Amino acid sequence: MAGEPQPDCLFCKIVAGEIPATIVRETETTVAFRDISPQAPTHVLVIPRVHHPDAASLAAADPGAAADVLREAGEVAAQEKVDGTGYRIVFNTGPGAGQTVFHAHAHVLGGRDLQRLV
Ligand code: IU
Repeated sequence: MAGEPQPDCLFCKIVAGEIPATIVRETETTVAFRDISPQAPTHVLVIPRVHHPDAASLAAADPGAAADVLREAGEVAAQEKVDGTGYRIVFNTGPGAGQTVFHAHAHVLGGRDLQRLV
């Protein structure tokens, strides 16, 4: 069922505490942890506890959880002290855009000069 934990999903396993992650913030609806392959001095992933394969399907099925992810991305940026200089929130969506884990997640990137993408 939509939103239910998926047995083969690595991020569902992080939510369940079954595989390790360096967690920096948790709420009732989200978990934020450091990316294992950081692309910037601050590189944190914010995920909803519920399972949806990408950000768009999360927003369609559970707009409240999608809003929680975005709010938490801002809280992570403030906690990491990158909100003053600027940071980037990225939702890779689909394999062609580089998505490799199909549980919705926001990348929060900061702490270095981020080149303009668009
Ligand atoms: P992507 O947008 O689906 O490509 O992002 C997945 C990210 O998850 C990627 O940056 C990985 O380095 C990161 N990651 C992680 O932090 N911990 C893990 O156990 C696994 C992937 I698997």
